[in-house]
Amino acid sequence: MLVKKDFWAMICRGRKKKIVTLLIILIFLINALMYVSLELYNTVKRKRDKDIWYKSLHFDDNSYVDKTGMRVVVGHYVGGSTGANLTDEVINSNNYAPVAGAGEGGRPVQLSQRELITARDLYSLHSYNILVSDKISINRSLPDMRSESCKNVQYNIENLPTATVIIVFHNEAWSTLMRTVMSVILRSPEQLLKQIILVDDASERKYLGKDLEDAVNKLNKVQILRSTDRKGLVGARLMGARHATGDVLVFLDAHCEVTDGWMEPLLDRAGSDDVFICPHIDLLSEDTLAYTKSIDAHWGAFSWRLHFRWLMPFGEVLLKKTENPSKPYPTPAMAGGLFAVRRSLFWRLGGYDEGMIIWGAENLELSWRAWQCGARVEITSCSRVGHIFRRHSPYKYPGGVSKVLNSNLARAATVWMDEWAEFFFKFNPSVAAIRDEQNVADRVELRKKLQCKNFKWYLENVWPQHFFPTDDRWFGRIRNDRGGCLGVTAGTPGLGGPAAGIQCGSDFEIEKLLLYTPEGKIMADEGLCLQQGNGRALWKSCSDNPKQTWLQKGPRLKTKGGLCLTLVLTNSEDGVGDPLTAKRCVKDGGQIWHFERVPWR
Ligand code: LR7
Ligand code: MN
Repeated sequence: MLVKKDFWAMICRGRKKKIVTLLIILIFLINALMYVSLELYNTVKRKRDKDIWYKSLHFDDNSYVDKTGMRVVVGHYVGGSTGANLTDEVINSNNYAPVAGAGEGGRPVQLSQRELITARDLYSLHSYNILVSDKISINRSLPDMRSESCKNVQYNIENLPTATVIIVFHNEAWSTLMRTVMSVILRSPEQLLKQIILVDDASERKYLGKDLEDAVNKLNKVQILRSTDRKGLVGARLMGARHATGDVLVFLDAHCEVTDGWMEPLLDRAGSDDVFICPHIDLLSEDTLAYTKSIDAHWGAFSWRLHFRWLMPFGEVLLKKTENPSKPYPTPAMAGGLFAVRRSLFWRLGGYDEGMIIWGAENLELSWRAWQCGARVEITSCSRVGHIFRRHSPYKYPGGVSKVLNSNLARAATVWMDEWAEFFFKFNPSVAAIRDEQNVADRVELRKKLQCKNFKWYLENVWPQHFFPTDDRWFGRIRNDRGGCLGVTAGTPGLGGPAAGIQCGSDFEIEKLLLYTPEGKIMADEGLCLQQGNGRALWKSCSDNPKQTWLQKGPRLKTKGGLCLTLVLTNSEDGVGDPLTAKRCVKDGGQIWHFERVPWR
């Protein structure tokens, strides 16, 4: 038998032994190096793949996330969806399988490369990462997102009204829906939570049948109402509201998570019977379900096309808000999904417009109605609720997205907007086309009965910083002597960007038209104002910044410092695409502007 010693002695004598040892070490090193590079390659590839699949989805250009992670502009949904063809079995199965620790504390869940591929294929089901959601416990913990001043507010629970929480859903994922429910149960004072009503708006998914029923039956206070026909969120919420017995109705979307202390500030304020009170909406990432804070000072409003928008308040409004951060502050409009209101007030003001179908515009209608008819809409930053913001809608719109949305918008505008309804219809012919199909007689009657104020009052008093045309604001096209026009370049995000000459549009192209206010502000849609920058002029969120003042001196527009707004011809004949800046006034066509008024109604 060959013993170990003999073996070495045989093949490695003297120097040979050293060489072999070195060789072994070398082989080991090469192997280690190969392993490390392979891992490195995989990590990079995973990251790249993730970016690619994410980008391949159709996102709404109107929506983007700002530096602080807040989706400032909530664009309208792009219909349809991308992704693989899914089998009935996949669509109808509930794959909730919590992994210990996943997503706890509101932390993000990262997937392996293999899982990412599956997640992409399943994305179209819900427009969020269902694989991640299914890994996170429906009882997961969340951080306390409240500011110190909010934590210090004491509520006398004995004196607060009770709540019915209403959650409507259509084909929601099991895990996100149940996590919404559980977060409410876990974080609401027992004696204040009267009931949770789930309203199933004709969902087709199998797991939302008996599976859901079984889960809910184990819980106290939770009930499911089912609609056999697709009602849309307004119809479904009304169904829930009719069954409610709590003093206050609290509405939530079906993919929310509430955090500690969320309910008390809502009930405290809703108790006063003249206010629709909204929580501060934080972000649940649609990709990782991480809970992130959204910026503090924002309020809800809308664009010229009546798309809901988050805007930065400024001036007095901002000052008042920062003076007392734990105090609820007024907002011109609510996002729509998350709010509390005394049940009696909800019905006294006419519930919802039942003529509104599926999705959209009910939030503006409700906000205008509340303000114009003697109530208020407010936000309290002491109540923090996370919501999964989806970039496109996962479900079907019977009749088509635009038909649905346009008819809802037409209803809201017709009933509440007065002259500004004419402005809206004039520039939105596809909505105007179905205007007469809407029977809104009962809503007009309601407005009369409640003796509501007009839209002019609303703009002046509730949203003094608005960017809509008025009788004392000039509206039209500002054409440069060289040919191009002043206006926001397509694709400029709501946060602004450098200004350039644009192609002049027709009298009906709303995105090419501007306002010029008596104070010298040049305003565009989305609350953008022309501002003198360091060098180049910019489109920026309207504010009190004196650099947003342009005084009309004959055919020139001058800054407070006396510089002239100039279209600097660099690449073109007419200035289209060329930069705008404030320069010393000289004899130059680029400084001559022609104001072409366009009637706005
Ligand atoms: O036909 C439908 N039936 C339903 O039951 C269509 C929808 N729904 C349910 C749906 O399952 C969900 O629970 O209604 C709820 C809202 O639908 P989403 O989540 O698709 O809407 P959203 O969050 O994109 O849109 C916002 O604007 C809507 C306008 O109609 C509603 O007011 C939503 O409630 C509202 N969501 C929020 O305000 C959350 C914060 C988002 C912001 C900003
Ligand atoms: Mn939602």
